[in-house]
Amino acid sequence: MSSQDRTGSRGKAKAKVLALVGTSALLLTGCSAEVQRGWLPNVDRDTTNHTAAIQDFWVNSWIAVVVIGVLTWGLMLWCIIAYRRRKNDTGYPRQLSYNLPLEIFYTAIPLVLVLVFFSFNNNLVNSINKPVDSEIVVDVRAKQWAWDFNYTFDGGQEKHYAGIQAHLNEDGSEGIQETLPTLYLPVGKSVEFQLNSRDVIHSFWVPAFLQKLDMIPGKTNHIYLTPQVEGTFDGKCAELCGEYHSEMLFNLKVVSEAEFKAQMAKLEDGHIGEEYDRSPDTVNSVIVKHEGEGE
Ligand SMILES: [Cu+2]
Repeated sequence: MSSQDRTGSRGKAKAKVLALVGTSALLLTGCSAEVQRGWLPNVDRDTTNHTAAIQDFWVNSWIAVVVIGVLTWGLMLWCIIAYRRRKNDTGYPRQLSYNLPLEIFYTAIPLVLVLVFFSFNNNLVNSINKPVDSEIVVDVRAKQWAWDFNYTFDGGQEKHYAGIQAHLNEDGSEGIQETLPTLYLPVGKSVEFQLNSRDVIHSFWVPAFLQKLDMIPGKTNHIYLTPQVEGTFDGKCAELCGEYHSEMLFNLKVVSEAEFKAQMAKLEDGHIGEEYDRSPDTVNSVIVKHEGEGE
């Protein structure tokens, strides 16, 4: 190969690298807002008083693992290239075992990494789960396959909404979102969700809130948060709970305080609590009956 040819192919390689860098830069700037929030399904950084911190934790974790990944891949690539089999090599390379400093190094470093991740995670979870004396309490009762919402507000006033199963897609057509159970919350007010189940294990999930928690029969779990922007958000059950699990959806509407009061006025007084829960015997018999019907 002449020296001219070599310069020519080097020039082409350079152009390729430049094109690659250019395209990546364009892609990154094009979706920088998406990158910033780590592609999370969040409409707003301040959707609740917790979403910004959760987002930051997610994005910073990604940055840390990508840095570690690049280092690890780099070292692997270096070994593959620097210690590759040469043309004149014969037989096996020198066999090595037990390099104590190296083994301590690759045990200690991952251990430190895991502990650092754990402590950041633990601090965040503790700060989010700290009980708050909230202005609104919503006792959410999940049931196969709908939701009951019991509101306590204004220092003790109680209203309730009993959800009916929507059976959204029974005939294969698209569901109508307006017919789903709707949970109303006033913007800027602290809320305590008391999460209960009437029958089997369900899970309370509002993707835009970046929080999800199991609902277990006989146990109350708690979520404390303050919604900070008005809007309609999707809510769903996130624990496979039976035949119509995929249709166990609800709307969450964060509205002005006046609108919240107007919606509360439409509901019936009182609280529909554990007196309507189903005992394990009833739950089992219903499931058995269902299985029989299907055959
Ligand atoms: Cu469920």
